[in-house]
Amino acid sequence: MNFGGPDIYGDDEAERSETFVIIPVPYDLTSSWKAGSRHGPAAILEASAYLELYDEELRQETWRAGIATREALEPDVRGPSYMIEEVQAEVASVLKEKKIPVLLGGEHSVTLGAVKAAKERYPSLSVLQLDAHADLRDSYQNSPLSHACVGRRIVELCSLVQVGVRSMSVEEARFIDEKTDLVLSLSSDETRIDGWIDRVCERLTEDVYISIDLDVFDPSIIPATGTPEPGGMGWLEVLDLVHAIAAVKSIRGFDVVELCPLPGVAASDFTAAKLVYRVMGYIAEKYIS
Ligand SMILES: [Mn+2]
Repeated sequence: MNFGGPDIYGDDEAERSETFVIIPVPYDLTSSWKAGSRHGPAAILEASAYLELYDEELRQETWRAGIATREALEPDVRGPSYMIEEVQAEVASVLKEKKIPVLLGGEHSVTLGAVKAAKERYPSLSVLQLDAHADLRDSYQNSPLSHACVGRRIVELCSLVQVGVRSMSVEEARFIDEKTDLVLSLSSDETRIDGWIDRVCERLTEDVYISIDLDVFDPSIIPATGTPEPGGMGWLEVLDLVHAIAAVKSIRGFDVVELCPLPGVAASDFTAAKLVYRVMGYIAEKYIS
C-alpha cells in the first residue's frame, strides 16, 4: 500500500526522485490503555488514497517531490529494545540516501529509534515533541523503553521541546521544573500566549526531528488515540507551528504516532493522513518551488 494511493505517480514515475520515505511501524506492545495503534499505519495509508494531491493551502502538488512507501516493519515481540533497533536501522538507511524519513506509528516508543538514527547523522539535532503527555517517566510498568518514557530517553540524547502537554505525574512535573536546560515543555494553555512559536523556534537547533503524537490534538479533532486528553490543540495551531519551523529550520525527519483507529470514525484516519501530507508539503516547499 502506497501513501497517496496506488496511482499516485501515474506516468511520471520514471522522472521522480524521492524526497520522502514513508516507514509504517505497526507496533503497540507497551500500550497502557487502549491497544490498537498497531492498526494506525494501515489506516493512515488507506485514508491517504482519498487525499486531494493538490494542496490547497500551499498551492502545490507535494507528491511531485517524490514519496516512496516502504514495507511495514515487522513487529518484534521480543520487546521494545528490538523494535527500536529495527526502526533505527531503517531510518539510518533512509538518512544515508539523503532522504527524509516519515514514520507512521504505532506507539510512541518507536520514535526513539528514529531519533537515535537522526542524532547519529546530525549531531546537533534537537527534537520537537507534540503530545498531550510529557512521556518523561524514567520507567513505566517496569520498562524504561515504554511509550511513557520516550521523552526521558530523548533528553538523554539531545535537547527537547514539548508542546501541548497537559498530563503528567508529579515526578515529571519536577523534572520539567528542574531540568530547564534539557527540556522546554509548553502546555496547550501556553500556546494561547502571543510569541509562543518564537519561544519554540529559539530553543530548537538548526536540525530538527519532529514527533507528533496525535493526542496533542483535542479529542474533538482526533478521538481515535489510545490515551485521549481534553483541552488539546487545534488543527490550525499545530499547522502554524510546524510551518513556522519548516521555514527557519531543517526538518530531518518526522513521525505521526498513536493513531488507534475506531470503527466508523473515518475523520481521525483522514485527519492523520492529511497531517502527514501537509507536513511533507511544508518541507517540500523548498524542493518544488
Ligand atoms: Mn501522548
